Amino acid sequence: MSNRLNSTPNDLRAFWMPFTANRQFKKAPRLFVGAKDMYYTTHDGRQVLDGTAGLWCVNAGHCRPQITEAIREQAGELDYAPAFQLGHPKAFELANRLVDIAPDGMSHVFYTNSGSESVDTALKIALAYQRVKGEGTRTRLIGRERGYHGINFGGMSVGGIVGNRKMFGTLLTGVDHIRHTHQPDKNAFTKGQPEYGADLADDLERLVNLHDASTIAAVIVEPVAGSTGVLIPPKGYLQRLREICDKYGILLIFDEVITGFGRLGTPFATQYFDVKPDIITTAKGLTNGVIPMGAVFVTSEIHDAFMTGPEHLIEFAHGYTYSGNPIASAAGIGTLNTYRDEGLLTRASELAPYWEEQLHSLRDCPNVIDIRNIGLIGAIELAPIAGEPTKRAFNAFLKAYEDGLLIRTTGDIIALSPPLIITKEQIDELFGKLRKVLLNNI
Ligand code: PXG
Repeated sequence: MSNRLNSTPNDLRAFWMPFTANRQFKKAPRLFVGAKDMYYTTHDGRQVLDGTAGLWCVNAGHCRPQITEAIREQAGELDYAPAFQLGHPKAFELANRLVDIAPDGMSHVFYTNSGSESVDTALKIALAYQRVKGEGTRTRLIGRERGYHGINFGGMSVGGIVGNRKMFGTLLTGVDHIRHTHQPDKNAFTKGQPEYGADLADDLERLVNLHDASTIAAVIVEPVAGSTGVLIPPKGYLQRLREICDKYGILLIFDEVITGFGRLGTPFATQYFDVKPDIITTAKGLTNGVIPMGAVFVTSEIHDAFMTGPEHLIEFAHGYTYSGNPIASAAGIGTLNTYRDEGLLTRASELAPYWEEQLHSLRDCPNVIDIRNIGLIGAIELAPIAGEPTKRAFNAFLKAYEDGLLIRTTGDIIALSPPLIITKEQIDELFGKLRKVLLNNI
């Protein structure tokens, strides 16, 4: 007798779903069966406006022809090429195209398959770079409270979300965290960057005084923290962090997994804030979320430091079976073509003022305690239901889904990050639906 579950198409039991309330979901499943441009189609035949670009990744909207075609063609031409000691043309072409839109000085690209892998790759590059430079005592990694850098051991260790950390033992050793920048008492309902909090970057000096700069390899932060509920950097904060890193020879890593590829109205947040990190991590929008792929950008200073020793030896012992996978590379090129042809890497800057105005018009809705925005990102923080944290926002998510709108929630915060192709009429539709949800006694 087989132990297999009854495998009818609608049997939901075998799939242990990621970051999902599995039991709740399986009682009342929410399945998407199609998508086009700004809308998903649900299994029960409804259209749902995508207010979150999937999970912050479908920046060009859904099922875009250049991307779909690129994947189709590549799958029939060259499906896989070994990633180590061999190559294929599209991985090189994509790397050059990426460097072209990257901030000045970012000259080399290391491929991964996800944001989490990009983060762990960046941390490894930072540690190894300090060592090849002769600064091997710099082994400490600094993250930030409320930071999200994916769920692998490196990213989880520098991350600062307690719920993602507490179950998994001692994590990486030699990691510390600077304070987060969220100060709702001072900055609630700020449009764009908050006034107060640049001095929070000085917290890095506290850790230098505690550990000594000679033990610190790198600091990693999200320029705009996304998963923790959209925390926008106070004016001057990122500049100050850069200055302190320079003062002490510490590498600065910007985790641009959600801010990369046009989310703020510039190709990368680095350009938006005019602060140059040493390493940038990306994923998501790199392939429009369609095929898993990530990329870590580094300066030539970092890359060239590894290019020493006998030429037949591998310079950096790191990489994945799927680094630069042909179909992912083709998807990346198709994505960049779409961004270029439709001006999507800068479109958010045109829409941002309208987005901001419509978002903040929800201020009068019940239980709204803060609204934050930057580029095409918005967040609405709700007062928790007494004794039941996260439930009010989750209720809003369920109600919005029923009403044809996809939002994301984290804690009691609603996060919004629509595809960059959204029109003003669709922005009106989004906030019209959300207003109804918030007025609905959730
Ligand atoms: N860094 C940052 C800044 C991220 O936002 C990752 C790393 C990890 O990426 P992967 O590809 O390994 O998931 C992320 C991922 C949300 C949400 O709703 C955000 C992410 C993923 C899923 C949901 O806030 N960010």
